[in-house]
Amino acid sequence: MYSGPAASAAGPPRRDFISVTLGPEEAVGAGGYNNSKAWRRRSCWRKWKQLSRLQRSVILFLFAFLAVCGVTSYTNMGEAWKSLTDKSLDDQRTKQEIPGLKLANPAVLPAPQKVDANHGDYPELSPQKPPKPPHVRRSPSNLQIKAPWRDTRLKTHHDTIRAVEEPVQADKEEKTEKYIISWRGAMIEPDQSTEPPSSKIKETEKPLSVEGEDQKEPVPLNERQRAVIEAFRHAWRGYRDFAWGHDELKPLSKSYSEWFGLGLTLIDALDTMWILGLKEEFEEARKWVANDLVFDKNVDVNLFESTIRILGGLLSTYHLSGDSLFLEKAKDIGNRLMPAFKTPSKIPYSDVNIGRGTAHPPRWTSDSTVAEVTSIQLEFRELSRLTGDEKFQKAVDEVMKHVHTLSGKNDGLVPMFINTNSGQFTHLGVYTLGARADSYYEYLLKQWIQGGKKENELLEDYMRAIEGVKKHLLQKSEPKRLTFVGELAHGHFSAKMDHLVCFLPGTLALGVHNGLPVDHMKLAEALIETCYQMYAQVETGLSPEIVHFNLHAQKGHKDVEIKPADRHNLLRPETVESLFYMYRFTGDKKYQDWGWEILQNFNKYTRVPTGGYTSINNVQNPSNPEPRDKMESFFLGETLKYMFLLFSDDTDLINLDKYIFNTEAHPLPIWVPA
Ligand code: DMJ
Repeated sequence: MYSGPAASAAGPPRRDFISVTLGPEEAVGAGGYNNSKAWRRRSCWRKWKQLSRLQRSVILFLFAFLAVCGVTSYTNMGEAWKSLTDKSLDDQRTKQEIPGLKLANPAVLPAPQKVDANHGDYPELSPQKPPKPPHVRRSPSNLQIKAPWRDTRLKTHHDTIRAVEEPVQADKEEKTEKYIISWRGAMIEPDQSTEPPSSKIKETEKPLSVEGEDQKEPVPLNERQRAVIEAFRHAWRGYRDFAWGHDELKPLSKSYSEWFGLGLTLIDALDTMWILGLKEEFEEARKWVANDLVFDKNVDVNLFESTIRILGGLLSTYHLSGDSLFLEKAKDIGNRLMPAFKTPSKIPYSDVNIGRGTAHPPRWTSDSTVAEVTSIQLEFRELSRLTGDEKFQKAVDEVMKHVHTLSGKNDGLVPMFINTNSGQFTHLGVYTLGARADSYYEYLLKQWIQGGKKENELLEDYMRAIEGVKKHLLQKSEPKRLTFVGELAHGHFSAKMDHLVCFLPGTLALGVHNGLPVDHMKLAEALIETCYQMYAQVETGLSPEIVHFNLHAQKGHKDVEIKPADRHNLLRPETVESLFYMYRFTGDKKYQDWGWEILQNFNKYTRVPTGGYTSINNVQNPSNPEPRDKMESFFLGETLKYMFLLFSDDTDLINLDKYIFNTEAHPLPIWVPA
């Protein structure tokens, strides 16, 4: 309501609200327009004095109130802004995960890490760049190997497979950079590795390797590869008939055993089927993964085993097939394994309940095994790269960073246990390349390769460890002077070698292929000979789990001695794995011949007529090797896969410049392929 004039006439009423009206004369003043600071100050002061005490108090209170509101809302806005930014990043990630959006091309590559001028500095270990919009996204090579039955241009039978590598859309800037690594004064240029494998295989045996999908001829299967396919099918038949969807086949009792209850054999075998070109088997197994594989189960799983077999198997199958189902499953299990890292030291617990989201160490100790906590990195790092979610890589990188700094090593050799509370090594003084430590060494090298040979601390630790092996663990046996890797316990050398150690020749050869010193190849050649002798000197032609080498010549004694408790064979892959690398890098046919002998002996002593293969209790008794009634999942995941690759002359069939095998033989892409 308008009440101006009347109110004015009655004089200004006392009001409890503020009304500041500036009349023109006050605003302008006698001297016309005067906007000087002094004038404004005086004028405001006058006005202020004219106000009642109550009015002044109200104004002061309002100012104070507004000031408080201002500060609070500034803080909140900051947070709102941050969460908005995060959300938009998340949105981008989610979009990149939508099936059909070319999932086979991983969404995010780790940021390139240049070698620091101070060689040896640990690189930034959360190297994920925020995802870029798709059109500017740097894409790694398309690492799919097309299954033969999908490639209509291939006129061959479906057992033939070939690698189809699409061109690498590499970051030009990064490509031109040279990374020089210094190792004890020796300069290593990783790009200048030893000759590529193809050049080592004799010209006539070379597969046709024509760039580009259209011109590439399929490489026909040879007799030995067909024998591997036959062996796989036989093993698979047993699993399919008696253990479908369960962890392991018990081929004699025609039943199964359960470890995690997650179809371990089926998942471990997926990429083998892909590589062997077993279309029908693969598609049937895929259906099981799509319809029946559920991780939301109240079950304790071992972090390491489920990472290398399940997460590794799913990631590799995703890369080979390009089928986003496998990535979705990989993300699911990856997330469910993360509670393992919630420990005081961030060294993960050995066991996780994937349904409840809880983790714990074994009942009797708070220690974890060193090999286990340091051999999950390839898989979690790759999961981060594919999802754009750093948390997986951060967790496993932290473990490596921490282990790098720990005391208790002996010239790069690590003890077998690490405490999840203190983060320190325990049971000091015992050093082995066998059980509980083996894949620590393997993953040092492989992570370095996976990440584009830039993470120098990994290389340093690897090189130091190999020097440690040479200094403390190498000996020669009698009578054949076989070089072997023994163990050291509190200063005492033991001539004991696990079959597990036979991963080492392959790993050494892989290092040399990637530019490491050639004397590692000499060692690899000597060690693979020893591993082969662990088969050849035994009655069944199959290696026991553990051997002891003779250090002194004794009449009638071979190099290899076997204790009754060690004479079992679990169908393990390590020797065949190393034979595969050795053949790829040298082209020496003897490695294929040795592998062929081993396959024949598996067929002779471990094959169960009604389907499947079994581990045996006694490799020294050909007339009764005592079948144990169990087919381990790694027989299909690793042993037969490496056999098939060993017998292949196609170096593009899992090209070792583009893929790195995890410790369960699941190939994962090298982030910056050569
Ligand atoms: C596999 O699970 C892996 O190769 C692991 O690194 C060692 N043990 C078995 C095979 O022997």
